[in-house]
Amino acid sequence: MSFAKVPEYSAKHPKPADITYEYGTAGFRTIGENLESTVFRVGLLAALRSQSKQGKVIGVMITASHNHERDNGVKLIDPLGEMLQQSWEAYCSKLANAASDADVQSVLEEVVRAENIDTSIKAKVAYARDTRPSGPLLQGALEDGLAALDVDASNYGIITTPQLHYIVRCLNTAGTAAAYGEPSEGGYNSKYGKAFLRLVEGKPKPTTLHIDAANGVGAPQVRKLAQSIDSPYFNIEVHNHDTETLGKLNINCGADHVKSNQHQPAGVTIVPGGRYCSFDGDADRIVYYYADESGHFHLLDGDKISTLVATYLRDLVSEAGITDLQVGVVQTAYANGSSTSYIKDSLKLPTVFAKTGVKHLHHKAEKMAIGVYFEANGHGTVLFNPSAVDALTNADPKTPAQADAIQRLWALRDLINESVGDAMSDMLLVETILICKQWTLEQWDMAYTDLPSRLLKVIVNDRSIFQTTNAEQTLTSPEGLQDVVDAIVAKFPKGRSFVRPSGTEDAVRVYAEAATRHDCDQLAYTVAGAVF
Ligand code: NG1
Ligand code: ZN
Repeated sequence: MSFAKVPEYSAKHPKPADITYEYGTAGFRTIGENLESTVFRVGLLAALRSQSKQGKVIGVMITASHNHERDNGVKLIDPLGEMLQQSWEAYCSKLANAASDADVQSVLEEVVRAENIDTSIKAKVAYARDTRPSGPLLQGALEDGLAALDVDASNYGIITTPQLHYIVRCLNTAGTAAAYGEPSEGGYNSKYGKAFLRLVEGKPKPTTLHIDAANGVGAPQVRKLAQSIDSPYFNIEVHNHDTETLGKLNINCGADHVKSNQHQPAGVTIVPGGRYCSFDGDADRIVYYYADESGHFHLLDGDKISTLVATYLRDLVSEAGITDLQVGVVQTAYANGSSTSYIKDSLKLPTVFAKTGVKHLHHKAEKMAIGVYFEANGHGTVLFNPSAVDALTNADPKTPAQADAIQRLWALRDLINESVGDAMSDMLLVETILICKQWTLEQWDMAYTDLPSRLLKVIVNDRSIFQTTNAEQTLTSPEGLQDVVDAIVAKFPKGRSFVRPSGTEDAVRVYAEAATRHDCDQLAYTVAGAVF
């Protein structure tokens, strides 16, 4: 491969002079039209990443998830469907900020040298996008980047972010002992649908699940999943499914809106006894909710999903008679304090904190046998690590009940998208557990009561002065500010609050929780006042 065509292609996608790009928690993310040069360059870097992995397929997803429709974003997916290795993020930012077309070429050459890349290897890239209006423009820019380096490229169309992660993993494991499934939309639906039916068939059938698809790509995709499952066990009604009309994506709906505002989305009328969930704009997050008898709204967020799943897995491992297989939970500082206490004190499971962003949780979950990880916002999954697979393979059931529990654990592993948090796979997992336990959402919610919490966004002049340690719960800069926060928190029973710079928006986030709603709000606003 040569870089000869790079300057010519690069000239078609000039970098806006006044913008500095940063590959953050969720890749690059900003106003869609401002991303053309960046997406073109991500195509170039995807090629090098593939070569650095001996020609394995690298994924490129164009999406801005729960963010505004005018925004867009792009991120790279590593061979097993995981987020891009962190050490490459700096290359992404450097390439995105290269000032001239010639500089683009020199950064590529620098990466080749630093990573000792064999550029004679044929690079392979799989790409997809969500439903955003800037998607086609950015897809064109990406295709130019891939063409400039003669990449063997496959377009997977308009699919959810986790579907592309799944496809990348399937492509790279095909024909090996770790084969993950058919690398297609149909393969995805069939793998997860079959695992779901294996787990629920014979149990009583559930009532309708109402899905708020945020007017995003999850709407058509979950319908296709339902068609593929084709069973009363997955009886859904999709709301907020308008992906055609401009200005609807994520507006007053979707998982992020429901979690942040703690009320039902527009476009869905919730009635007591009904079952509801919301996806975000690219269907990698999910939250559930319901109205109690008096019509009050109750949210079942990522923490509730994580505790439900961890409990179920723990019990199944115990029923299987496997003594040396530990289930652990990874959370972030945004996890509600009640959920953390519940995991430690009632479930008696180990729990650790990771920094915000699923890649951090994923890495910590890899260190557990079965690692359940969720952000409070509903983004997460479960990892069955090699020691868990060994324990299941070597399990020696003494009774039919033990044998059945082992089979169920295998089926659960097939039901879960281990490559990344996935709204559709997580939904099937929650549905499975609720069907097996014969639980309503209200019964699921009874495990523990959330402490009132509040998340505020504070716009500051320069968020880079806010630096943290201790899984982002303690400020190390600006000097003295953490002492101020500590002094405020000490005044509130069960108070907890922390301040961190957002990785995806130009803002600082303030989180607070306390024993009462009034205290919690006062705590949040007092800390925000100290930050401002
Ligand atoms: P930032 O903007 O860094 O807080 C947000 C979410 C993360 C994660 C990323 C990626 C909160 C408080 N933060 O990160 O959990 O999902 O976006 O989408 O929800
Ligand atoms: Zn998302």
